[in-house]
Amino acid sequence: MVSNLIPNTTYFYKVRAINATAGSPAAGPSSSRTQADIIPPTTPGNLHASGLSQSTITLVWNASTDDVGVTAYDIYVNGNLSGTVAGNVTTYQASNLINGRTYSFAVKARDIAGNASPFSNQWVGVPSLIGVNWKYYMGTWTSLPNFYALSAVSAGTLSIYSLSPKTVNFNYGFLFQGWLYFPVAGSYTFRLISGDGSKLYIDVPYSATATATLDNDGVHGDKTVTGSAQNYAAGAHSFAMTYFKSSGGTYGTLTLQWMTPQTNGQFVNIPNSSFVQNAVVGGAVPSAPSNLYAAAATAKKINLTWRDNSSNETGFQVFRSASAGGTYLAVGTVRPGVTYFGDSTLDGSTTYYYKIWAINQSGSSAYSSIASATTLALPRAAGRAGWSQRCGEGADGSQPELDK
Ligand SMILES: [Ca+2]
Ligand SMILES: [Ca+2]
Repeated sequence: MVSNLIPNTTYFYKVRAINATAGSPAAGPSSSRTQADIIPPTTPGNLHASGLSQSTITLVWNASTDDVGVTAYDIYVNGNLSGTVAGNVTTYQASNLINGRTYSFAVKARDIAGNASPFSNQWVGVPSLIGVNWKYYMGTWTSLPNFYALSAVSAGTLSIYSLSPKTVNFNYGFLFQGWLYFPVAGSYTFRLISGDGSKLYIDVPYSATATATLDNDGVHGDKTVTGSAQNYAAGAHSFAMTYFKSSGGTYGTLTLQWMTPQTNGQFVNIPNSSFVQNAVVGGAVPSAPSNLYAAAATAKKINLTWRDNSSNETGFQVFRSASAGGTYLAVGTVRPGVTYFGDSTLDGSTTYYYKIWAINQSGSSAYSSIASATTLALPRAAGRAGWSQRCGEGADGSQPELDK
């Protein structure tokens, strides 16, 4: 058997017998035409994220199968085609995402004939960063250098800014960058305690010439600089902090404190948890659709209708099972406000069970109730012996007459 052929294409074969020393004259050629590929791949399964960063989400899913072969997967982000990977790849990194914003993902499989599977389940996520990125430098300074002009000795990510990656006790520096999460909107005041110099940047990208939110630069022992109260929105704010330790004095220290609407007028050390973004999905999920009704249309098709109970859905996803309590697989997704779906790749005289839910960027509603229908029996083979029919229309447009 020859596999991996292109559907609906004629292939020519020659066959000859061979043994260890010689081949016989070739017989043939003979040809045969592959059947048209009209069956779409199965639905990709269990779409979810395998990794998050500040601006990327890495997706993985279970492979689809196809009677001929899956040639590609199309990845949709917030309903728009975002990328395509080859049929033997089941992972995709969505990049250039905005930190803290909610994204919904879904995947379709395609075969070589262009038949597309139904959408996979929808997966919703928020790109987020856990902790603080640090870069460690060595050098002899009396004020903060331009770290962007220097080569870092080492770099990594920690749960909070920390001098612990240092390998010496004098003549070193750090650049910390990440996000600081403000728990509520309101007035915040920062306090920076360091020996030697340090600077803090909130909502200001670090550069040697940028105006720091707090400036505690210079050679000095433990020194405290307190800023003035400022209003901030709740949520993620970009964070950068620089630090250097000169050749003299005691071991280095660096502490960042804040007074927030929740600290009762006190300065407290900013905790590790403030540098961690929980991937909380904001917004309300849609209300569940109701009144799901299934009716057989033909031997191959069941029509579904339902009531749309939501105003914030981005679509309805339809699930089918061969038994009421069985495994329901996604068989299709329709646009918001649509309240019907035709499932048209069914077997005759077979009972199918359905449920649906409404989806949006925040997730999915509860399932509807389950509805079922039994497809009609396949029609018996047509034609009666002893009859023949002259085909074609008469010149006057009349219907053809049967032979008498
Ligand atoms: Ca196929
Ligand atoms: Ca609606």
